[in-house]
Amino acid sequence: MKKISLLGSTGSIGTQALQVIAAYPERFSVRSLSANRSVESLIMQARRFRPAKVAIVEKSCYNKLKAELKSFNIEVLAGEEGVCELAADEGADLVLNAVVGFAGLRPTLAALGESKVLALANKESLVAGGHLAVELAEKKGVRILPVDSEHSAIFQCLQGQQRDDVDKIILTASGGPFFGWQREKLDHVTPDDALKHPNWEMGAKITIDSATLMNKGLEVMEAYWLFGVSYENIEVVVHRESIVHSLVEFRDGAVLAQLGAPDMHVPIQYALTYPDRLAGDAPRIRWDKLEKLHFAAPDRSSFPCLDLAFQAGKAGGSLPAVLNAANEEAVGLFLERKIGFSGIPRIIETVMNKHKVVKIPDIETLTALDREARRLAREFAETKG
Ligand code: MN3
Repeated sequence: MKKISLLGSTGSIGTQALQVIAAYPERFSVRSLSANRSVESLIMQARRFRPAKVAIVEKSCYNKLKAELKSFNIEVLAGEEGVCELAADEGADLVLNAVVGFAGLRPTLAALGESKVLALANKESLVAGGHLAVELAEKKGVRILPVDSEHSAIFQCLQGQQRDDVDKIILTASGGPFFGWQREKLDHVTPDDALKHPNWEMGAKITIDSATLMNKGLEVMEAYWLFGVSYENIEVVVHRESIVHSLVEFRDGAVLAQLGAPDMHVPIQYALTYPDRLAGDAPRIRWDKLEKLHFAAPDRSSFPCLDLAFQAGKAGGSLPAVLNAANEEAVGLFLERKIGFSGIPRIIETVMNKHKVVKIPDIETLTALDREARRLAREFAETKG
């Protein structure tokens, strides 16, 4: 029985992870659950899955959570400290970090620091603090198992392969809802337009990131840290159907890909069961009905976020964390309808240009830079109206 600490349990990945866990009661149990502020969902999940501990980041929700769970034998924690305590909890065999954004970094480090196997859905952990997380994982001798579908695909393709034989990683991108659109048209995009993703059902932040292609940019950096491949050897290709989840090209010219219907249950489950696979009812592709798969180059000029991410990744140090913070803030501003869609890359670029790179930032430095980048992003948005 694997005891799982699920951080960010009320989000899109969190709720799907609970479906996977519930499907195999003989394999998994829930050790703990955490949420940012969705206290009602957390209460329902806790009543159903009966974890030993729960945590809510938003401290004003603590009393309600505590009161609603008082007849259960569940320890209730609050704040980011509470989430980190769940990540480091000795009763957990595996930590699934599905927190959204930079807030996921501290729990990632807390889990690795206690030698927990980490199933990682929080790509921002690696974008902002990849050097810290990877170093810690190596020092403790624990694995970071990717939950992101592209990285799970690459990870699956690498099973039984020698790392030295890998020439190139090819990440597929759906292209988002605005594939084929030109810059002028993108100026008039609304949050409602951007929240309609063609293939995947996801949370708001990642759906906007998919529309700007920043999600792919963050995934490029995620791949860099997970697989140790240089940026020159990471390629992005648009694949509208989201059936080929990513590919690895080897030095002899052979290419391996992992395919399947777009469904997050499979990569979540593989991270939880690795190296085993369990029988499941994920949707199957009817290959005889499929006929065609399409591939195209990404439009780097209409979607400048992709190159901003490559630029930040290659520069390294603190720049990816700054890009990430500016992006999180810009996405928030766009969802609040305070800036237009094209304002997102503009703000990120401005904040990046103002930043003086710190080579090997520690967690305190990263936290301070994150805050500063957000402040700059807001300030720029206000002065630009
Ligand atoms: Mn992905």
